[in-house]
Amino acid sequence: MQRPYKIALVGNPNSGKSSLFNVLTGLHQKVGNFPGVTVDKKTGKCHISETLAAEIIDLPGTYSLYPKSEDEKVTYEVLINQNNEDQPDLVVVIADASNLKRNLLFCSQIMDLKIPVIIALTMNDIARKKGINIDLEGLERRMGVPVVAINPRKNKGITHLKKVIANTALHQNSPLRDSFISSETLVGKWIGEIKDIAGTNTNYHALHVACNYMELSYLNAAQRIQIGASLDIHGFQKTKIQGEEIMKRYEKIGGIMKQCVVEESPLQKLMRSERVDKVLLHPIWGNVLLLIVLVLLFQSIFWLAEYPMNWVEHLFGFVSNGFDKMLPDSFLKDLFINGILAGISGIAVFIPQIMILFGFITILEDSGYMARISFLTDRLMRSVGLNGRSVMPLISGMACAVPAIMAARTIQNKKERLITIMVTPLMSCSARLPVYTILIGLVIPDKSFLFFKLQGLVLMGLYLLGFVMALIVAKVMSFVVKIKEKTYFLMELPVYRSPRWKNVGITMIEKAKIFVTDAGKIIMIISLLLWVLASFGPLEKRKKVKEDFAVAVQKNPEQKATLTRKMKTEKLEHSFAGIAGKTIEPVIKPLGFDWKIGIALITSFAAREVFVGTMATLYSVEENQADLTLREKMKMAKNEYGKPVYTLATGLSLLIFYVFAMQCMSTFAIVKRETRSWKIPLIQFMYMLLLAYGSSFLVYQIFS
Ligand SMILES: Nc1nc2c(ncn2[C@@H]2O[C@H](COP(=O)(O)OP(=O)(O)OP(=O)(O)O)[C@@H](O)[C@H]2O)c(=O)[nH]1
Ligand SMILES: [Mg+2]
Repeated sequence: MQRPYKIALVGNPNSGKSSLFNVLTGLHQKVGNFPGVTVDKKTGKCHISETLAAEIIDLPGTYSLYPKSEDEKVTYEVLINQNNEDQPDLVVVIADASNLKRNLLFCSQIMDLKIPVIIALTMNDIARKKGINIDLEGLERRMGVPVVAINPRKNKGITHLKKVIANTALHQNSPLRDSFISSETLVGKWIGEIKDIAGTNTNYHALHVACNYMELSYLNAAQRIQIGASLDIHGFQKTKIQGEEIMKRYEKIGGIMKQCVVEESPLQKLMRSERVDKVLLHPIWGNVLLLIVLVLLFQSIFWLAEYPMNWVEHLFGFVSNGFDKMLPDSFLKDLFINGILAGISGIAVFIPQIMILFGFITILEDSGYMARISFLTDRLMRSVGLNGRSVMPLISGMACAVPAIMAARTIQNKKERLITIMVTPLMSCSARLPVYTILIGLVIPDKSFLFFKLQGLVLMGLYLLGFVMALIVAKVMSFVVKIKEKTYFLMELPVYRSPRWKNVGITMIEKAKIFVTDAGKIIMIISLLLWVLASFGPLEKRKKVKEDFAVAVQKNPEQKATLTRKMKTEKLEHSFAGIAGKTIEPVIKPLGFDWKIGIALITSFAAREVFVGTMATLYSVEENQADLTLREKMKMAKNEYGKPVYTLATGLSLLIFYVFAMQCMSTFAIVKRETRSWKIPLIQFMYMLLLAYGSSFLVYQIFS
């Protein structure tokens, strides 16, 4: 098969690469208004013209061809590694017109790799507002590559861009243009030696080999030794040369800018964003507003979701009641209603809340406020040994720890990145939300306090608790982790933009879908398995329960209903699942948990949201009252002394356990992948488990 024509989208962070990618491919790659949204490469297909079908590659944003963080390395690898399967035939540099100088620097480096380049200028609307006028034709002539103005947010200029791409592809083999700056004059003629040893196309590529030869995977050991020797002979100094290169480039770009870019009133009028930031980044008002935003978020999770949640709950109650009446009693009916349907309804109820949470986070990201949150919290973060960049993973950890841990790639400092990864799962993710909601509904009264719902406040308290603990653990770890590296926080604040509501809507729907399918799959499998384990067990014991029941009913026929329930509970106790729960009961008793909660703890080490499915399955195996909701069943649950199981102490203790414990296989897997070690995720798992156990113990002892 012929290799497809590959087009890579590269450029500075937050310049609109993923937006363009989405327009070209029709996919929904994540777009957000802060630097560092994309941290991994993603490919899609696009029909550029009638004859040209291309593969488009979206890449993480990069400031220069000297990568400093893990996400920048992904882009570097694609551009520099000659054996990389995604080596592009054409690079489209997406350059922010309102910030042209720095964008052109990176562009000029790629041009010197002699890969065909097209410059796509975005943010022209913002540049215009700032009073910046760019002479496109002049820029094109002086840079020596095509320049196209586009606005991927509004779908403008895309047809023209496609035409230019098609045209460039046609003339792929035309003679190479001159270098932007000459590597030979920069380094010396000897760079040709490196070019020959490594077999690179250009001297500039050879310079990169000289800088990074120990890390480039496509060089073999012999080549490395030769390169090392050659560099020694010529006294090659990496940082000095890099500094000189950047200066030379800026010198030339400065000249080009002078000729092609006119800035009205360089004394600059205050942009709207800057005026807004006077308030939003104010040392006092900024923090007050941040707090208000957070309170609003948690309150709305309860307020807005209440009605839709009730509808879903009743719908499922109605459906399973209907099936209960319709189907003849049998083993299969039991499996269907108490296994499958109970499992699905257990999670479907939480769709409204998940959607609200993700909608809110997307609005924060899209508007540009998220970047301000990192700015506002930088001081706090630094005081515990992290930096402002760590906030982004922590906040996206509220949605899910898996992408959040990947987002830590943007942190340059190794130690800070490691600690951020270590503490991110302490942030309460959306999978905990179902557990929190159910338990809060059970043990916290539905009252208002001042203007706020008490339940919403407790929910916020749990999120806050996770966050505070993340800070404490980070501080402790900053003493333990022995990596020394200088650290600084540099983050561009993007201009505010109104969120694109379509994007918000799509994200909400997509996330709900993912939640239902991904979580749904695990929950279904585990619920089914659990249903089997809860319905079967060692025969003798269960036979005895039945016999005892028959005798008791004969003695007191009027108490048949109570006796039936007792018999079912005893049967559950003697099922395989019951035996497992009973086995760990001594360990969890000091936390206020009974054997049924024990079963839920075991199953939810696969994923936390399984808790709800487990409870649904256990209580329906026992109760078999299809029209009751899970919450009602749990509320009615009694222990052996006839007291309610879910008291305030048990509820709080269980909540705390779920705040701290790392019950998620996907998180474990992603930490292993990102840190390339087993040790780190294992340490993480253990410290979180100990933290959970200790805190639950304390809470239960205090409240009971
Ligand atoms: N005003 C304006 N906004 C734009 C334009 N192009 C993109 N945006 C917005 O810019 C923001 C960043 O867009 P992304 O596509 O995520 O940028 P990216 O280059 O992929 O960013 P990283 O993945 O972080 O490197 C989003 O809020 C877009 O809606 C444009 O031409 N004009
Ligand atoms: Mg992106």
